[in-house]
Amino acid sequence: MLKLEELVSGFDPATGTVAGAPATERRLSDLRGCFVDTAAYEAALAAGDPLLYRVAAVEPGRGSGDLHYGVGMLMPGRIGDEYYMTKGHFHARREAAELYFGLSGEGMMLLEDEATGESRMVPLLPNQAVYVPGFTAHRTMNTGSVPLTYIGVYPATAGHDYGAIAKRNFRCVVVERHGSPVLLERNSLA
Ligand code: S6P
Ligand code: ZN
Repeated sequence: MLKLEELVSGFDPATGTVAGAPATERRLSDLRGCFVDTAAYEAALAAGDPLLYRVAAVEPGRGSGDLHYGVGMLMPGRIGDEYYMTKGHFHARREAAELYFGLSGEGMMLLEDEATGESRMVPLLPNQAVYVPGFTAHRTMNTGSVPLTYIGVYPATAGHDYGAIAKRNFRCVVVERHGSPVLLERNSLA
């Protein structure tokens, strides 16, 4: 049996931290190449290198049936018309699905099917769950004005593949138009 502290973890969604769990921080400089408006990106970077998000990973076991989860805190803000976002990834084991639960704030998830490129923008809100199927790249955006906090639960064996997205980015972007998030083809903005 796991120890009590492995069975029960106290998380602080306000900061995206979990007692005893390693947290990863991503700053604006870590998201080079993610945003469409490169001039706005360079200008924002020149003014500082703000924290965009923090995610704490809780990994109690590594067996094939085990689960891991991440507690995420994504700051509000925009680069040009694009909302602050996570890097986004596929799971290394492509068939691994994930369940996201919104805790606070307002966000969207961008989902992209690997085989067809079909893209969806789905809301990530408190008291709602978002099912991310396998074979689907996923990225989170904060579309509100306060920090977005959420939990993502995934198989321990899922792994993370950032390479494919770093190379070609998502096919679509989520941008603010007249105060609301809309999904557009990246090519339509070029
Ligand atoms: C892990 C899960 C989340 C993300 C987090 C940060 O499978 O999807 O915990 O790690 O939202 O995003 P990213 O793309 O930088 O890992
Ligand atoms: Zn994931």
